[in-house]
Amino acid sequence: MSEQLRPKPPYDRSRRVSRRRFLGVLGAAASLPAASALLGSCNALQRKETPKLGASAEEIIKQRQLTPEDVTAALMTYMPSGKYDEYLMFSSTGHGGQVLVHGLPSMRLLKVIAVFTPEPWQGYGYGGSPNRVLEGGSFRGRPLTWADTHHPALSETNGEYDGQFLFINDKANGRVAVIDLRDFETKQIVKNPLLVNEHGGCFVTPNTEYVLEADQYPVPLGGEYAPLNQYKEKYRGVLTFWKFDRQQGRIVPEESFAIETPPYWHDLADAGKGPSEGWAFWNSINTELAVPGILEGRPAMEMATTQRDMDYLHVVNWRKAEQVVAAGKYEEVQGFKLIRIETAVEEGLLYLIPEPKSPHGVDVTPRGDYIVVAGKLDPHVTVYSFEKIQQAIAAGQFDHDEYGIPILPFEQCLEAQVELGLGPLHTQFDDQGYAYTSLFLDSAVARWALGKPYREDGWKLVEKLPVHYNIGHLAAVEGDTAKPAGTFLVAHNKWSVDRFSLLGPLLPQNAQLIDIGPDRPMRLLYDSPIGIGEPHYAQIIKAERIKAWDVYPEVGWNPETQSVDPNAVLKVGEERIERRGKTVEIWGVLLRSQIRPDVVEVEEGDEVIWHLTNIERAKDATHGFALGGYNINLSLEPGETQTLRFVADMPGTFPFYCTEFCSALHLEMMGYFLVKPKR
Ligand code: K7E
Ligand code: CUA
Repeated sequence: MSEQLRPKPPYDRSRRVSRRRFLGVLGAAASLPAASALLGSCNALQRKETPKLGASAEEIIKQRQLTPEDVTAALMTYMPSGKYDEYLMFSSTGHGGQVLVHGLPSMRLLKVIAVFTPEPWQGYGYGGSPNRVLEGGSFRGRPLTWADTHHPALSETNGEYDGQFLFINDKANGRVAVIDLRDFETKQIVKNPLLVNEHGGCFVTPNTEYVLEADQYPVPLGGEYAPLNQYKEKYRGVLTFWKFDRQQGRIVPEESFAIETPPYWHDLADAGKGPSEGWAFWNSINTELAVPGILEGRPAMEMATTQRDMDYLHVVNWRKAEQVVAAGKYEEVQGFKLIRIETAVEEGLLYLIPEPKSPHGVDVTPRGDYIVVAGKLDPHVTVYSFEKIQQAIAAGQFDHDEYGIPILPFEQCLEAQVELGLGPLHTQFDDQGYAYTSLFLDSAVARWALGKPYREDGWKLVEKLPVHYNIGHLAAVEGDTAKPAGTFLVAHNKWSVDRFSLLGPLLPQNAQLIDIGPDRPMRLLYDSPIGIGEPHYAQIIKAERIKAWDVYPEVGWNPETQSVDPNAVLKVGEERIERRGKTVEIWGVLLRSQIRPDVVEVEEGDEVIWHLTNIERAKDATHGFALGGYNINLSLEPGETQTLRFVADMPGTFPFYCTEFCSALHLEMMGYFLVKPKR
């Protein structure tokens, strides 16, 4: 990246400079209400904020010097006690490895869903069935305890979120996780056997037939060793289509397939819908095929990968690829079905279109008619017409890349280019025919008008709103679906710099809530610090679409199988202990405020199988089961059954107890696990 393209933050000097710079930016591009809201928040940094106790609303406004815009923002985001948010936002946490759920417009953090990283409060990775989920994501048999999550994808029906499942990718290790939104628990992690590192996932097809995932930094297929001077011949990209079985709520690796590509780096993806349903689109960077090697005298990758003016949008006919696989025209590589480059070319299911320099986001418009690409080193978004792409394919006048893949003529596929500003990354849509693109280098959100059939005044920039700072992804309510809702947008800013109380040099990210209601300029409503990892993408769904359970459907429910567990104990008094040789099996129950049985004595070296059922039917009556020293901690939600299996290889006296403060006599909810030493 050249010096001029590095972010020039307005915050790198004194606050006075930054305010002057804000004024400049605001004068040029932003609306007046937004301007005064921003000035309000700048002033706020220097004021005493705690109002006098007992002050009236007018007195508070006066004392805190709130502007009318501040007050409107406060009223729009305030959620009275007991009232629910209208929308739910699912965001990744980057290398935190989990998923966050925020309520909108309050921006309250409602849940952290444990996905790739063990999480004791949810009993995730501390002895129960989630251990098997985590083991499913092992890397060549080695357990992994973290991930770099980027793109959550809600399941869709007819291109709209259906509220049933959530998928999320792991960039670091090439994995995909499945979360069931009935209980908001992770049910499956699959490891892509063809790649090590990925990025272009998760994106779903309009009826969730497939979950898309592609490499970022290519490796030889399967990640075997090959020196970097064999990059062109041995290293490969992989576009993966994970088959999803909605009935089972699981990805089916045996029915999934991938398409081999040259070792271009694949970036984001999107699935076609409407007229483009059956197609998928992936950006790429490093079509230069550069490899690192600073010590060998090669240029740094940031230079080497930005030599060419154009990279390639990958256009994939996945319906056809599905037929090609059904016809047996694939190879098994690492036990995974792979369509080779030659087959993909022969069958006409893979095309390239030049796209401006080092693109990042690719986003299909709500009707599925256009594909919007944002090139981080190009101040424009580039809009392709799906119809024109089809005409260009039919016309058959292709160049080819050095691997023989047809390249469609750029001009023939182009619908429009709209100049927005510096560092465009990602695009979302609303219900008024506007698109919203994040501008990383400008630290702004650009609102721009789509052309026909969305708007008459199309393909032009409407306004920009400054955000704080260095925005990555943005998410509008259902803003990547066939029916965006408009209303709100959240800017996921990578840097928060001066927005929050300083708590050491590791700063939170800043999620900023923006009102994108119709017929008025965008306005900033709320700053929400994200102190758990780094959100990349997020999706926002209407809360009413989610039909989550408040307690498990029946007592003895096994969340792994989503059915009653044969080892559940359904009634108090039916708990028991059985010994068979060196195996001790316990069938226990938890209720307020007992763990039954409350004494379990075994011999050192015994295998322990311990079934635990929370027989409660009351909402929120969760019990924990902690066994100190043995690294065991379960969370048993009302109705849930879990099974522990471990070897009692450490003699001693171990109290076990409930970790949720569930009743007045919660502290009495305990027992002893006694391991008698071998003589
Ligand atoms: Cu952070 Cu989508 Cu991985 Cu852009 S990506 S910011
Ligand atoms: Cu159950 Cu505390």
